[in-house]
Amino acid sequence: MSIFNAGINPFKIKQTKVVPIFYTITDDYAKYAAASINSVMKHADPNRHYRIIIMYDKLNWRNRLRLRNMVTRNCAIEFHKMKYNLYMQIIVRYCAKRSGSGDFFANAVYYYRAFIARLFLQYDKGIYVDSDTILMDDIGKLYDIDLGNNVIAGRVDPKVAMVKEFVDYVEKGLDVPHTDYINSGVLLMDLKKLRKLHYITKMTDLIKKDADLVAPDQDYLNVILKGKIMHLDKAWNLQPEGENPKGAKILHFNLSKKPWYHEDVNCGEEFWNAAKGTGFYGDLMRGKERYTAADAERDAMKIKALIEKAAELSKVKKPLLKVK
Ligand SMILES: [Mn+2]
Repeated sequence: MSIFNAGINPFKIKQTKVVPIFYTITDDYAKYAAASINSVMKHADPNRHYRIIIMYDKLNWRNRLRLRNMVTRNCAIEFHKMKYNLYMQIIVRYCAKRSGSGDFFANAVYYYRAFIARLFLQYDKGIYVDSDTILMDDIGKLYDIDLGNNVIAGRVDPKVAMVKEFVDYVEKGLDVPHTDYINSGVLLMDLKKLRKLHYITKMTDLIKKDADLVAPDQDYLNVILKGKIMHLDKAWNLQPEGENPKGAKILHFNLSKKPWYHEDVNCGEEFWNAAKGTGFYGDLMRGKERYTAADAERDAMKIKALIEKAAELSKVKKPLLKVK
């Protein structure tokens, strides 16, 4: 159905640039991304156009169909299957090695955001959001923020400041002041500048060095773009575990109890409200019912292991990564 036969006069829509919003998912993440996408749509400005681009490697037809069905008049949904090129090969190899050591982030999907500038030449600016987010305001307002001379914008990671081991790790291990280290879950990107910098080449060159890291994709981003990052207001990446959610524009359930598994999660209701009306609500309910105490134990252990790893890696004499 085009906007012509939907009874909408396209010439009356104020013509502003399309807002491209990127998600990177697997089948496991489709249901959480659906809630986030629904929340983008709920807060979309009727006078703007949005394009939601879902980057994936494996996504079954049922999940693709359910996501595609969410399309609205001014929010298009597109899919992009990742191709196995040289860059991907380097990342997949690195991940395969890391997964043996039980790494939290040993999945190539975490690195797809680094490809956005290179793959989507039609855009000069774009937004990346994690699937574990819920929009509370129009994402177009994030897109409008002027990056000035910076390459990207992100929020200084609040989880780092909360844990001494993480502070030591980013400062000693990465040589980045913890007050500058950003979380990569919500990013506003100048894609033109990222292309000019050859970001993906720089990242994969570093990956080839095979350094053991706490949060690889995020660590590479902070190290490579050091000094070129604008800090976003905390409202754009508010992490309700341990933070007052008042005034939040994006809620991010980062490194915390996930609302789709746990009852007692700050702002969990916002997640379930956004999940309602997606084709994934039943799946999410069943996932919650099936989540056991043993699963919760395992998830808590993963975060504990990450902190232990940070403590271990901050003992280094020289920073772990060196950018040419
Ligand atoms: Mn996240």
